[in-house]
Amino acid sequence: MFVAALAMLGGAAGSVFAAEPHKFQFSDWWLPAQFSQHGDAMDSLFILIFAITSIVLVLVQGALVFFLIKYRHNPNRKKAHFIHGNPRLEVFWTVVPAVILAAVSLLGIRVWGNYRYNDLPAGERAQILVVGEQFKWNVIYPGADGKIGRYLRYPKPSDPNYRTLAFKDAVRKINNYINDDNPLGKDNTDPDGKDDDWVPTPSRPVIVPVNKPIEVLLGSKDVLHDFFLPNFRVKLDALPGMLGHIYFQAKPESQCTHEVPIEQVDLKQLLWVDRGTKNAGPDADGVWGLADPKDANSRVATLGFLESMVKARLAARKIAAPTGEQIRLEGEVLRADLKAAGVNTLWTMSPFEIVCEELCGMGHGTMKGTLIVVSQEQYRNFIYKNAPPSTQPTRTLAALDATPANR
Ligand SMILES: [Cu+2]
Repeated sequence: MFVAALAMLGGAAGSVFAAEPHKFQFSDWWLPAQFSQHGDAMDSLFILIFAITSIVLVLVQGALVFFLIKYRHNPNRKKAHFIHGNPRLEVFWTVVPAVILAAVSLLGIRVWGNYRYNDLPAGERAQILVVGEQFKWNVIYPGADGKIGRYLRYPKPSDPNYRTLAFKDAVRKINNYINDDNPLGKDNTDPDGKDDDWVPTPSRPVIVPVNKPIEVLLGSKDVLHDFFLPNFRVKLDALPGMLGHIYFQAKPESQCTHEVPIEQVDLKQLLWVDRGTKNAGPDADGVWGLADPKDANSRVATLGFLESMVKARLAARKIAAPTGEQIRLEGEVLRADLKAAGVNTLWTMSPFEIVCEELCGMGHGTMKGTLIVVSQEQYRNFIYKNAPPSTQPTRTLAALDATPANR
């Protein structure tokens, strides 16, 4: 709980990579900034319950203090005085809390139902599979077919291939299979999974489109984890052996990527997407990157800083410990080179935090992930890669284009 509170304090949008250190404000004690469609109803419910319980707390504690003082020691008072209860009072304090609890439950069911269930057809929601493992998050995206295959299928010692081995050897062989061959237990025979975007190593960022219902399928590779997005009021346990699901929709103002003219880019700012040049498009890891015009092999990827490109240039010039002024000057040269290469705008990004809310082992405190909310166009490019238009679900594209323009 305490960890969650800390995470929430640090979880305000954009604080992760903000250049300025976060100055503590009184409002930090309250809920973190909220960016999901269902979250406002959840917050209202929270505030309502908080108000009711606060009033009850004050009344009960006030009554306790009042009676403590009223019936304090008095040598003249009769020692004991037995009563047989007060039926009217009993009924009152049974019925009133029952009515309040029933009302709160009914309100809660509505909010929970909207959050948990959603009958939109597959094409109108973005689906991702998130898999927790000690101590990182994996994310799997559907390819152009919009469908995610089957994952988390691991062999058992009783399977035909392993049954003949000694139990210890079977376990070792299975562990090797999980570690080396198929870390996410993908079922390679499933046609839905054929064009999935998955990587064997965990901890790449979770990318979701803005302003579109997102279905998160949630699984765990090992122990109990909990997928928590403080800024979206999304929270669900990831259970080994079970696939959970939740829906949320990121509000327009939650988009993490912002287009900045290259003249205005702070070179320490995070660079993510470069659009409109030959460098654009997802690279092998499924993220957009930008190459230094003077070094085609360089790449500023998802969580790299433009500054690292500057440092690489300085290192190439054998300047191992550059001064601040050298970094600044080289940065300006890089800016000019990028402009000359036709890069007029860059994308900066301020991602959100994913927290594991279940004590899942010694490294639990380090189990943090990154959530990036992108425009629907960026998401489409990301998911469909360079798939030919005929394989893109047109219905989805039409639905996407019909939604109000992003900020
Ligand atoms: Cu965990």
